[in-house]
Amino acid sequence: MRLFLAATLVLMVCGTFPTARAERWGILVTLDPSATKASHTVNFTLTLQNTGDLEVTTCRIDIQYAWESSPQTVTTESRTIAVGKNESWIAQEAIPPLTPGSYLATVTVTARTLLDQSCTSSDWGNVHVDILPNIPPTAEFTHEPSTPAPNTVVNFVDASMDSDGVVTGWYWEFGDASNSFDRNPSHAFSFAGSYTVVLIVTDNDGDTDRVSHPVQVLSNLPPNARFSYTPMSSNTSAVVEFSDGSFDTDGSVVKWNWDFGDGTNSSERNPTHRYESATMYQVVLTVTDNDGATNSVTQTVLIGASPFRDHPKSTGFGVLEWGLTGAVAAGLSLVAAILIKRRMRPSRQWGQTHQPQEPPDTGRRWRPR
Ligand SMILES: [Ca+2]
Ligand SMILES: [Ca+2]
Repeated sequence: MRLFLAATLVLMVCGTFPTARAERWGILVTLDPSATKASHTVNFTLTLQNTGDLEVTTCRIDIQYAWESSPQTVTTESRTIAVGKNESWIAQEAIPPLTPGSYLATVTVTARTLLDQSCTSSDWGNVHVDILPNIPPTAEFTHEPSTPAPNTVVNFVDASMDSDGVVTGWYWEFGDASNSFDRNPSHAFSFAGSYTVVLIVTDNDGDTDRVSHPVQVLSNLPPNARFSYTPMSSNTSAVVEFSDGSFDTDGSVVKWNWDFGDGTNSSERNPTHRYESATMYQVVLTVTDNDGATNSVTQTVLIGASPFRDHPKSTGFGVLEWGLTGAVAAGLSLVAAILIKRRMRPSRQWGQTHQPQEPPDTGRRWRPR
């Protein structure tokens, strides 16, 4: 009797319960997503439902996923489960490499009894799945500099896209018998000439696309790095103004990098800088021309102590400063002494005889006696 009941199962398709054909248990199958691409993974949600008075018991469940395809593809898995109560679980399955179209997947569940005969039975459910065609990727790239010089590093930047997935593979041919599998490779061409660079990309569904661009490698004269600065004699309280004087005889300078020699730098063309310590600094200017060639120049900048910032507190004056200060003070004292002496002396000048002072004008002429 039990075997007879188990043989009459319930068919439940896509979440529906058709006419009951067993009183024991049935399987409900749903699929997520219901539209996907071949070889992608989908989630089957399987619900084992107690449709009768089945006591809970432990059973061995064998699940078979049969895809309506030619030839038919079948995958299987097994698990131990407590049959007799409503039990759901999610099983991840990879879609077979089917051509795009609508397919029916039949999921058959067979329970083998482990403890008694209560769960020896089987049921199945069907789900539809739409296999979508893959949209191939679109290969594209840029490179910098646009017209590099021989032996100049060219940076290639991938700009490929995949509208329904991701690009997972890159293959570059640089046209000079070298290649790369990097996404954004760098490459230097040894000689001037025109090279056809090819990029082949692969998306996560295995489709590919190809693009090629010519790269003109031109002989290039490197730029000439030059600079001046003012003031030539500076100190730690002053700002040093640097002036770029670089040039490129067959192009233009497009990038500047200043190394001020104190651990700081700038990318401005004419930067200013104030140094914190009085010492010598090696200032390096590196310029890049529009073809990526570079050139550098180094100058030594001498920074003195600031009269306002660097001396000080107690030991500020050096021997020279104290000496100058003493000399100035001595000179001032000498001048002051002379002036005082002159003030105390009679008003008579050297070589003059003493003349009595004229009395006030009384209207009479004064005559010496
Ligand atoms: Ca794709
Ligand atoms: Ca140049």
